[in-house]
Amino acid sequence: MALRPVLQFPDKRLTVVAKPIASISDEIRSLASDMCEVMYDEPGIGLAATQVGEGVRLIVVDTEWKEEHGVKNPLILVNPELSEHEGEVLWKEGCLSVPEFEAEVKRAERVTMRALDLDGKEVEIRADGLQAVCFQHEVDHLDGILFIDRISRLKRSLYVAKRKKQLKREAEEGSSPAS
Ligand code: K1U
Ligand code: ZN
Repeated sequence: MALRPVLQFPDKRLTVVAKPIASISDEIRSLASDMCEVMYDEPGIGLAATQVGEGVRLIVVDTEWKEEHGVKNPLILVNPELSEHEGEVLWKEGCLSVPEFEAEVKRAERVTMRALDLDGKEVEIRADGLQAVCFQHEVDHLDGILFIDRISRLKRSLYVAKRKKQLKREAEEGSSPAS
């Protein structure tokens, strides 16, 4: 089956606050599996259900996976919550929903993540470095927040202008007759 497409800025669905998952059904397990496929295919180190147009609190993360034939060990987290934040770090981030842009974002250096796994078991993960940043980035997606909402107004508006031009160019190319 075709992979689910990743929504891209400025799609309004990326701003929706996702709802908690009341029960872990086969539908949720199937969504988690689809999301892992998309994450490894892109490739990315994380993905939130919001990015594939599903308004539920589910994320997948794998900050260890590096190559096509490497070991895949995704963390699949239902109703994730960041319970503790410590320190501060500036991290250069990208996003599968914000094409062709990277920027430094101020994040907590260490976090504690609480969530359920797909068996409904509570998990607690203390994270630092890239994993801590990725957890914060993905939980932001569930709250309808993109990393470009956390940079300066000037940098954000420069990106928005660039993105508008990019979309205009794509629309023109798509509508022009083949030569
Ligand atoms: O949520 C997303 O859009 C995925 C995003 C997560 C993320 C990246 C950087 C910092 C915080 C969160 C990505 O995975 S962008 C792609 C990326 O960073 C990457 C891709 C392949 C190998 C290594 C990194
Ligand atoms: Zn993202």
